[in-house]
Amino acid sequence: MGLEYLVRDALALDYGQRPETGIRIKVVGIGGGGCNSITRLSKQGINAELIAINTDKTHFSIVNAHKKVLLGEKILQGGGTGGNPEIGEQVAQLAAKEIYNILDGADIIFTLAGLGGGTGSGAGPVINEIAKETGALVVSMVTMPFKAEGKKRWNIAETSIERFRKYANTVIVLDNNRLLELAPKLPLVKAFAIMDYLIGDVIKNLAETVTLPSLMNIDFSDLVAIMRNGGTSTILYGEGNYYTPQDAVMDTLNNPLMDIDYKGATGALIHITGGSDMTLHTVYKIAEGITSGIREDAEVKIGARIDNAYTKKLKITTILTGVHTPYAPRKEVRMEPNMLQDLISIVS
Ligand SMILES: Nc1nc2c(ncn2[C@@H]2O[C@H](COP(=O)(O)OP(=O)(O)OP(=O)(O)O)[C@@H](O)[C@H]2O)c(=O)[nH]1
Ligand SMILES: [Mg+2]
Repeated sequence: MGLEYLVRDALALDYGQRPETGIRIKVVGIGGGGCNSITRLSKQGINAELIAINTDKTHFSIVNAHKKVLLGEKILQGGGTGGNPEIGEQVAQLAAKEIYNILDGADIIFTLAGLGGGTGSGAGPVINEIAKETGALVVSMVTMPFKAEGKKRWNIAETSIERFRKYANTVIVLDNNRLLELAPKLPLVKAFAIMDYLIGDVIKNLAETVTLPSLMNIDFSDLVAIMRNGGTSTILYGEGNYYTPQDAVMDTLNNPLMDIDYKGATGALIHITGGSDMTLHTVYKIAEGITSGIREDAEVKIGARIDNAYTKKLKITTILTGVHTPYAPRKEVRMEPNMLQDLISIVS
């Protein structure tokens, strides 16, 4: 007989009424870039409190957030740090108590900043320290500046990453330059919007797989297990067609948003979005394909969500934790031919 009745009865149950889990998420954008990410995130619709922190008062007029905190108003008169991270650091320290009160009470705090200027790079690490004091899991998502923005900004960014790492559980580094390599025809002005959309999408996917019923949920404890000691991390992004998932897997493995050798990653959080025809079998095969490219003992968690905008399509975002220091000598990210064959046979 098989499982005919079991399958029929189980699928007839309406899981739509499952209560939300009550995980509280706060997302904090720091500096001009970070606050722009928050504004874009507010348009994506996410169940989290959005907080914008900046030294630049004028910029706030175009920022959409639940709370806005202007740092160093007495010293800077709302005029920004002029690209000086030391000033960013000092004005954040002066507002430590206010920031603590705003951040307190979350289970997860995401901090977002575009590195290379004074506010995000200088105030960001102080805000991470405060976030950590509240007892929340702290995950930072930061972007490296475009090479065209100059060496000075790049150096500020590199120094700042180390400081971000000190108190964050995981620092996800995304390199704007990789984005341009992956989509060379992208006009520079659109690149920020795409990066911000990706940042927002990753947070939204995580928030929804943790807080809302999904095809495959990630528990908060799973998230903590991967992110607690995530160190430096990055995101692989891929998309494709439901009928050839191996192509989507290849696309994902070839699209790291930081210049890394991902094979040594210690953890992976794989999130798959597909249409209502997506089966658990496909989800597992995709996850197998992706993890075959990393260490065997890596901790892996899988989340999957149905979104009817993805009928017959697939979108894969993978957070890889514990990858090697970002800007060590460049290693080629390319699959060996035999690995490619293995992958195709695993996922097809
Ligand atoms: N993701 C994203 N990054 C941006 C955006 N605008 C600028 N950036 C990046 O963020 C870096 C830092 O710039 P800002 O965020 O403007 O600088 P800031 O932190 O406000 O610092 P100061 O203005 O110097 O006090 C830039 O070098 C860009 O690479 C944006 O809209 N989105
Ligand atoms: Mg600014």
